[in-house]
Amino acid sequence: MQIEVVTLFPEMVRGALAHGVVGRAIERGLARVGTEDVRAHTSDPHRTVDDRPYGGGPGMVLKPEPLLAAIRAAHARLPAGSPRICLSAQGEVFDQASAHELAGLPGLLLVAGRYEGIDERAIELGMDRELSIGDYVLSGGEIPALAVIDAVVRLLPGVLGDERSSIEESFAEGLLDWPHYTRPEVFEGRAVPQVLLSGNHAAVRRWRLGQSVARTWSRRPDLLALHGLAAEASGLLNEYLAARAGGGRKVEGESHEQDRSGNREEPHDPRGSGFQAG
Ligand code: 4HQ
Repeated sequence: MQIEVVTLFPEMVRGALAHGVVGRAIERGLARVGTEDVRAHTSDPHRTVDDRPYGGGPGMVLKPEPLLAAIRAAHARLPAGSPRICLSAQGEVFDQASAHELAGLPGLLLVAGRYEGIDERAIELGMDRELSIGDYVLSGGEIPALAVIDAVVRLLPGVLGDERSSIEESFAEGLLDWPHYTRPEVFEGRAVPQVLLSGNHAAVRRWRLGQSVARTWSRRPDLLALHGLAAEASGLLNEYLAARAGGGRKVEGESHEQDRSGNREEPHDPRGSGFQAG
């Protein structure tokens, strides 16, 4: 896949892409990321890229001429069918489903703005869609562009090895991750859950799925509503809820307190079977 980033800070983008999984994918030729410097498309002595907002008010606006010229130059390097995407808090929220969708395309043009915003006519003329990485305000589109690149590139064929086939394409897709442990077996008095030392692969798999489902129910019920649950996961959630209530409560229609602060409703002792329910 070929990706181009239109930015005022090409060094920031290139630097961030030199490390880790994405850096290796680029080295191996599985993805190519180019940058286009908006300032290179100015012609005045001051290389001006911003100007004051019509209507007044604080802050500056990214001028349409150099931005559109940069978009066109970068887009010309991309294969046909590569969308021009602006990173913007006004965009549709980028999620894992969007990452899978973008990973199926031949190329991507990502436009990272700065200042209070981009002249609306450059958005109308130069972008095919707008994506937001979440409901908070950043000072530039570079970090959102890097988040999109990271999430997309790790989905490209060959970028991840076994890690992916076992998680993303697995029974736990759409759920929060299960807890991970490595050596030592006891750390500051806290032991690794016994089931993970048992060598019983079916029991480990079941425990992990149960942990994922319980955490998702507790911390991010919106994800359960979005993805639904496969039969095994649904059964494990019912077991968790029954154990938690000390009764036979069922999932459907049940109200619960949303706990996004750390799922501390269970006692910590992670030993013993399944769900750590209190
Ligand atoms: N921006 N998701 C870029 C964001 C944002 C977000 C504010 C976009 C600043 C210049 N982008 N402008 N959230 O906060 O994508």
